[in-house]
Amino acid sequence: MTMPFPRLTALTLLGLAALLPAAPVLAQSGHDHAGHAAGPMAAGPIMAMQAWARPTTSQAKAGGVFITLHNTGADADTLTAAAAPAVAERTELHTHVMDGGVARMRPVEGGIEIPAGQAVALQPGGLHIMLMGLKAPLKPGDRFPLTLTFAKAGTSQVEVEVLPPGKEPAQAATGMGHSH
Ligand SMILES: [Cu+2]
Repeated sequence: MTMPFPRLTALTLLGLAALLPAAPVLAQSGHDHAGHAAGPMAAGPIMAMQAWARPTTSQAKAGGVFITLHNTGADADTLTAAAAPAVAERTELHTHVMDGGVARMRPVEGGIEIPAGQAVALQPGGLHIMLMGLKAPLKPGDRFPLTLTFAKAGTSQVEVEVLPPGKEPAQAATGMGHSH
């Protein structure tokens, strides 16, 4: 869905997040990992929700990670880097741009800004975290840690779950495909 005002879009995303109480990262991380709180991971005022990835084929060397970042603070912050050394040699922040009617990915210059009081959804067809140099295919049910670095809030680690196509968060269903 497209809304003309960023603030409305942010509120819509928050609404969707609230409608997904069974988001795997939130629902399960508290049970089998004693060190993790059963709730959104936070870096200062930044709440990280619904971190998930798509399965990859055996040939793929890249994969996308999607997450919703909610800035509950009074100042804008910027996601400057992400890292998942357990599964990928390096990680980039990507967006999609239209090029002659074709959606292409390219690195985001300067990071991804998270405006104060708003939520930014990294999702298929838009902003995403790109895992490069995958060490092994991502299989449904796999989990791996992802470290996020923010310009002001510092670093935070979230757990990413690889979701099969039918289990993707609802807001992802309308996104364009993601491929390399
Ligand atoms: Cu990408």
